Amino acid sequence: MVVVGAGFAGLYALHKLRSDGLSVRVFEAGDGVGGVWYWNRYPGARCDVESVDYSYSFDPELEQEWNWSEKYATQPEILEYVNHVADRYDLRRDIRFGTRVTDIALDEQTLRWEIRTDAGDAVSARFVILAVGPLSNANIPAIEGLDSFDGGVYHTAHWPHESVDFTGKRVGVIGTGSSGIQTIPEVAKQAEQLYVFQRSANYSVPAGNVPLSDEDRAAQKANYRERRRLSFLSGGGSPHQAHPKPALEASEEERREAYEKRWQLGGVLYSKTFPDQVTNAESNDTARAFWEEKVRAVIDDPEIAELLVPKDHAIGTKRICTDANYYQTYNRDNVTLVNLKATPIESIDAAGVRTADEHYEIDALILATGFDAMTGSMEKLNIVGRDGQTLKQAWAEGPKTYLGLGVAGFPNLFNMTGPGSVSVLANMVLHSELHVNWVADAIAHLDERGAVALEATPEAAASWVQECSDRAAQTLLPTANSWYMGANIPGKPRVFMPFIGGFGAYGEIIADVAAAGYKGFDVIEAGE
Ligand code: N01
Repeated sequence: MVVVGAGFAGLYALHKLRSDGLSVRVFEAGDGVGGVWYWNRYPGARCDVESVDYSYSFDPELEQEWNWSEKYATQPEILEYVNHVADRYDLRRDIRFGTRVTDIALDEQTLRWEIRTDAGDAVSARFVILAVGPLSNANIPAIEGLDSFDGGVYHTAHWPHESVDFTGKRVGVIGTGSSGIQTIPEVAKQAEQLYVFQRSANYSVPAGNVPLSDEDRAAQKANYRERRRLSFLSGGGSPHQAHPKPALEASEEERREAYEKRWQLGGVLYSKTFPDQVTNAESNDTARAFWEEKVRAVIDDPEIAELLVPKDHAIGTKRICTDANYYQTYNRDNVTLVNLKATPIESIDAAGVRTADEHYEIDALILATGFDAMTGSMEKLNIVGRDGQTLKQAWAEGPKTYLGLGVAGFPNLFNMTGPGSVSVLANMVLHSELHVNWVADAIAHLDERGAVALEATPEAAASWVQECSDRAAQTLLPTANSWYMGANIPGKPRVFMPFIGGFGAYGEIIADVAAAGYKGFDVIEAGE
């Protein structure tokens, strides 16, 4: 088996499948393990899923021995954890670091995959696991003159390994999504002057991070099994329970109390306070109104506040952001918000950024401009399946998968946490485990039968794509121009890419398919 990527999914795939007796080789472009947590080293980078949940569940000993220091772990602490896992299970010996996969081609006679890398490797594998991550292909905006800028340019997803000092510098940040919103308050503390170039305002809620005490950790560890059980049954992979009533059935007082409670706790679950918050526009508006009241209250200048309040999408229809004093940062004298809706960026030159009405001189430029999400990293691997068709061609109208796991025409090639799975709507660590375990069972099933390969049928894939789209249409999410919809990349097909039916429900669906003899997949016998 070849696994592409040594992030959470790739590392667990290596561990699990090697333990099952397969010979596994992982190729990883970075020089270390961790995937997004290896690359996204920008100041303020921190996970928005609780550390107790955003960690492997496969080994209770690992759960008991590791001590998280904070409720929401920083990027360095997560990277430390992933390195610990790599050492503990002796994973590095089967990982080729600093090596990018350039080609993955099917031999239709043998149904084996030929994999090539930029280091000159050429290997043949029966199985391929794509563990490249849904948010890993950085989006560099096509702004005229970007290459001519004389100062340092830093994309949040390709941050240098040594820390960058902005003291005394004039800094520009383009982008106000989750990455920008975490970066901006930190850079503002150092920079002489910070210009935030905002195209679209986003909803952000207080992260609610706190240090964990020994008592907190002991309580978490004592309850791990139940916590995991609930997580695997939950909507998003953590043991959250929404308010028992829909927002509109609760009284005004109950609603305020519920929103206030979540606000004080902090975190992304604000957008799931009530069960109908992203399905009913009126319910959604109650969450939006409470949010707006809270946010306006901490911004000194009402004109700035007006620019920071989104007007173009319902709350939670784009990934809600979490922050530490993001809005308060605009009260600082050294921070200027530039409204690109009114005055778009026209070009970048050696000295700075030119908008429709001004030239901003800067010494450093931060691109917090996101990703070609969910499909970008897979499509660029140059994967060629049956009849010479590339994955990119197969997905020209949007990604087509069966259960997010298989693609018709690409036998024995399995996607981890990609389009058609719950993916970015769930806790990626548990989701990775769910996917890897499913693939391990599928391989055992093939071997028991003496079969060669598993391949999604085009009919099953088409009906799954329809199901994903139908389920999304029952919510407000397709109404936003989000990266979930491919809307952030010019020319990308507009399709709601994840499965929105919930992590628990999804786990049940893929388990049922397996139990029914891999219904919807062709189980290909030798010589077929
Ligand atoms: O990327 P984004 P991100 N000119 O796509 C702007 C996860 N994550 O890296 O909205 C000007 O959300 C763009 O503007 P607009 C999380 O799932 C999690 O921040 O297109 N602006 C937008 O403001 C998250 O959702 C964590 O108008 C341009 C920004 O760049 C996902 O990753 C932390 C532009 C991109 O925002 C992606 O987040 C970080 C242009 N040409 C990330 N092009 C946590 O766990 C783009 N923009 C906390």
